[in-house]
Amino acid sequence: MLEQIEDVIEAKARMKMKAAERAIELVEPGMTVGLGSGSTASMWIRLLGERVRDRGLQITAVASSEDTERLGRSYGIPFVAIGKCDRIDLTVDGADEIAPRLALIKGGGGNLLREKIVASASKLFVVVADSSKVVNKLGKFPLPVEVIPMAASLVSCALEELGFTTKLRHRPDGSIYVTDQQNHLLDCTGVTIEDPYQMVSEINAIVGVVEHGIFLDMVNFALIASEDGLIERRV
Ligand code: A5P
Repeated sequence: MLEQIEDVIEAKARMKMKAAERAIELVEPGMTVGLGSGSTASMWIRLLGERVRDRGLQITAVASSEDTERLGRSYGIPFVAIGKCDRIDLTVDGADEIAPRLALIKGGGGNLLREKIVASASKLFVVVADSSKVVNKLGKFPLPVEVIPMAASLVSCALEELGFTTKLRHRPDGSIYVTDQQNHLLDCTGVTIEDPYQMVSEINAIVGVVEHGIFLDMVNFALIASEDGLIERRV
């Protein structure tokens, strides 16, 4: 049983690397590059870091999370703060679910707000993922909603009125999870999202919500790797 689980994890890692390797070909010298968060984006960042460190590739990076910035800096990648950035040429990031029309759920790792800021400002936003992320409808993966801490309980009630079961995210040590922006996260389950546009407008109407993990009309293309190969999916 343990061996089977290890095999699945290894197979997924191989697929993620395949997508990351293809996405690294998109980087050109002089670009300002948005670095996503999560395990697949991290593989791509390591490949990018090797090119910066060992081959003198000249780029400037913008980080979608503090973890990502730490990883990038460990390779000597130069960063510009989001607040000082005036253009992003390319962003590569992972996803938790990829539905038709390249609608996404993101934020499983807790970084959805910054990820969305970076993605929405990018001229080219590319998603890298293994094929297990592809779904027909969003909603099986818990949808993270970032909330102002003092509003968490009221926002939770409002989300439950939409049909969700909500759970305040905690860290493994039992403390409440605090985002890079000092907010809290509600992980929302129990709703198959039939119409993501409608859901987005309903969630956005709840005061106290800072951002949610549904990404619509942002992705230029997705590089999705399976054991059989790699496909480039466009809307
Ligand atoms: C981070 O908060 C997320 O949006 C990640 O991009 C997403 O969870 C995908 O992560 P993996 O590449 O680790 O599956």
